Amino acid sequence: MTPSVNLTRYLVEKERGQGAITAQLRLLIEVVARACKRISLAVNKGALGDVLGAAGSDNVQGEAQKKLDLIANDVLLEANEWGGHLAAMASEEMDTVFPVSERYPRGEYLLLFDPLDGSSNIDVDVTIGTIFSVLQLPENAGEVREEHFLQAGARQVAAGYCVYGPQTQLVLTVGQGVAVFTLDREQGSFVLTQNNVQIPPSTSEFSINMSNLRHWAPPVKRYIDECLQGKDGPRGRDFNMRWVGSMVADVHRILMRGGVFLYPWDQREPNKPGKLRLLYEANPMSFLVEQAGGAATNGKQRILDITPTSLHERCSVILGSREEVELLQRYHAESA
Ligand code: AHM
Ligand code: MG
Repeated sequence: MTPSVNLTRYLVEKERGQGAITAQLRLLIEVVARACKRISLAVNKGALGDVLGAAGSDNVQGEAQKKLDLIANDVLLEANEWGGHLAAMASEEMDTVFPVSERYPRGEYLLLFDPLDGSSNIDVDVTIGTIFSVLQLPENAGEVREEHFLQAGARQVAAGYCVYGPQTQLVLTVGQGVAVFTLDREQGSFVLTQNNVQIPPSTSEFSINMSNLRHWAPPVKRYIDECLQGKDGPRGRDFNMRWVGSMVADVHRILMRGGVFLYPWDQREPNKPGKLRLLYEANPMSFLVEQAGGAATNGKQRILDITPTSLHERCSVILGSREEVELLQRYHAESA
């Protein structure tokens, strides 16, 4: 029988054999995974653990926080603060950066996260997740400031998410493909269940919040309209639509069987580039998708090439099966 490979062994082999990661990065990923196990337990308890419902506060973006948003945020902060692998953290739920206390040794990495993605699905028992991104603190940085986090996504050294669905799965890239680990609750460890995930280049499935149709820009309208015409339209085949409303769940489906996910700019708030956040939603997901052979763009530019200008910056997101993303890019170029 082939022995199962758990997350620790996978990371040790990455560090030892291929030198793909440092010991500090290995520790960081293990600590994030441990925190996700605790969040998964809280999610599973639901009403029994008194974790459902609103927290009664708003985040810096004016969104009402749920109890679980704050619980997940605290779990990630506490787990990561003392290990010596981090210089600072930043989160969707915190206004500014969180430098590691001077009581602890300072590591060379920066961790960003959306502690609980899909908050509107918490109370209705629909799949949610945690998204994370890892950057290196620039050399000779001195005191950590927000500007140190403003690095293009192409500079991420690791990214991933944990999806809390019928199974809890950790999906990870350290820049050498994408691996999926399933939480074995009896052993208490994440076991490798899929390696070298590949997104099929073509698809007949799209994922978008259709209720915003009237607000979209012409290239997005054109693309979706052609999908809806199915066999009778220019695409010559029928399309299917899936929309969970948790980015983690929608992107996970695309990694597993292909598809295209869109949360585009729309004219409700023309000055906002989109709804999703660049640093801890769009960038880590784009890194994973590219590592699995897919593509990710804001319509005009590869997402991983965008130079961020602020911590909570938003971004238009189109990602998934390569051929569909390229078609959407073409429609954007033609309409410009
Ligand atoms: P959150 O991080 O506060 O949960 O917000 C992000 C979520 C995404 O998971 C999802 O794709 C999107 O918001 C859905 O938003 P809406 O229901 O407004 O279309
Ligand atoms: Mg989110």
